[in-house]
Amino acid sequence: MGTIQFPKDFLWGTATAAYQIEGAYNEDGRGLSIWDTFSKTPGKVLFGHTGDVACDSYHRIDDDVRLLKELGARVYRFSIAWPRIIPQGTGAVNEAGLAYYEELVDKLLANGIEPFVTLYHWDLPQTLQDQGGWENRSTIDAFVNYSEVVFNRLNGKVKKWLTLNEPWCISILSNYIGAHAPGKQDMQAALDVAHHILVAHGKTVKRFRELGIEGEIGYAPNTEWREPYSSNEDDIRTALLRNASFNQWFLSPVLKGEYPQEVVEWYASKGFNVKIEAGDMEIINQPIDFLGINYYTGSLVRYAPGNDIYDSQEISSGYEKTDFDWNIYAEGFYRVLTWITSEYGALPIYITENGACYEADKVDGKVRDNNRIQFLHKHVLALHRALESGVNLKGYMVWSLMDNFEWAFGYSKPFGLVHIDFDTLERTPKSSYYWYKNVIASGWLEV
Ligand code: IFM
Repeated sequence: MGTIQFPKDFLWGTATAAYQIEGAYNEDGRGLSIWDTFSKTPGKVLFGHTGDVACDSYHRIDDDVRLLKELGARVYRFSIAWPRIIPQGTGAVNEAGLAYYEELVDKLLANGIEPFVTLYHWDLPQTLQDQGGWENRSTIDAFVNYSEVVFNRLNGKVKKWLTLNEPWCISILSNYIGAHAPGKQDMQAALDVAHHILVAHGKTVKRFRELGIEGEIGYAPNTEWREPYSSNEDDIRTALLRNASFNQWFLSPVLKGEYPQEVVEWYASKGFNVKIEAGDMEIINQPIDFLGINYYTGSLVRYAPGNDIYDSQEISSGYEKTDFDWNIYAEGFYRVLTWITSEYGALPIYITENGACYEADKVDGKVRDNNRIQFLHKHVLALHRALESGVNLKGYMVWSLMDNFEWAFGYSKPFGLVHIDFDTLERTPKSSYYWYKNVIASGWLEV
């Protein structure tokens, strides 16, 4: 047995998002978001769960910061709820919302934990959705203005900023597949949303620079990795198309100022088009300071005419799976990171999410989740291989600090290092929490 060693200044931490943990959905002037509406629409979320209470983190800053401190986390990624800051999406600013996040940031800093802030993790104010949401270009400026309010308030305290979390989910999953809020099933709407959020990202980065905000700004696309099922040309082309539509579609506009042409043509052949206005691509292509990368899974894929919009079929048999039924594919993590570096250069990368859903009950006061430890071990190893291969990796954030509201699956899919009893809201660190604590403290892993 040997060991692998990470750099001393590697930023180990965990990640969460506002709607998934905060609760207090109608307190201190918070407006409603599309997730309040969606979760209360019958049939949209498993068991009718909502984020009304969630982990009650809004009232438990001290508990959560203590958990982070005891873990040894160097960084905590959390998101800001737009409807707490500007309850109607535009217009009046809610001081109580700003004060809440400032208190969280102050307490993190007092405990030596760096705040890593996501401006948009899916909770669009409902009033904006009523006017068309991200399909309406006016939401772009509303987002930039909201971001400016947050920048100005937390400037000098927060030094790491992310504009958007997982643009594929905001657009395709929410507007074509319809599994997330607002729950549309319209591919053209999804492409419009994808383009508008990218413009919003670029304009926000531009505003960040104009305002002279301290620190660094990036953005966090989710990535997946598809391998062709066989060496058959159709399978190879299909795997490339799937990777390009998932990964390049959200990376190339930001890093190269262009959409992947093969995907543009593919969508056009299906009757869908990106509606680009003059200046959009230049705006999207603002230089960013780092990339946030989220990675969970991958699979083999083969050509299957008519099966889906990409004429593709995922082959998921033969993989070990998490309790979300997602394939465990750590090799894809290594592949995606080395591919990003060869395609876009050695931009600094933070892994802003990686983790696994496993159910584990509390028995004799302990939550034993060895399967999560195995998962994390494999992925941290892949990360180290990527580091050794020249990927400019700066940090790693486990999704998630604690079990939380897993969107359309409610509280049925736990990803936490910390178990939450959703009746009592008691927090119990799992075995994986202690495993990760050791990794952070030592910076090394047995292999
Ligand atoms: O819980 C989500 C998170 O909000 C975004 N990335 C994936 C996680 C697990 O599904």
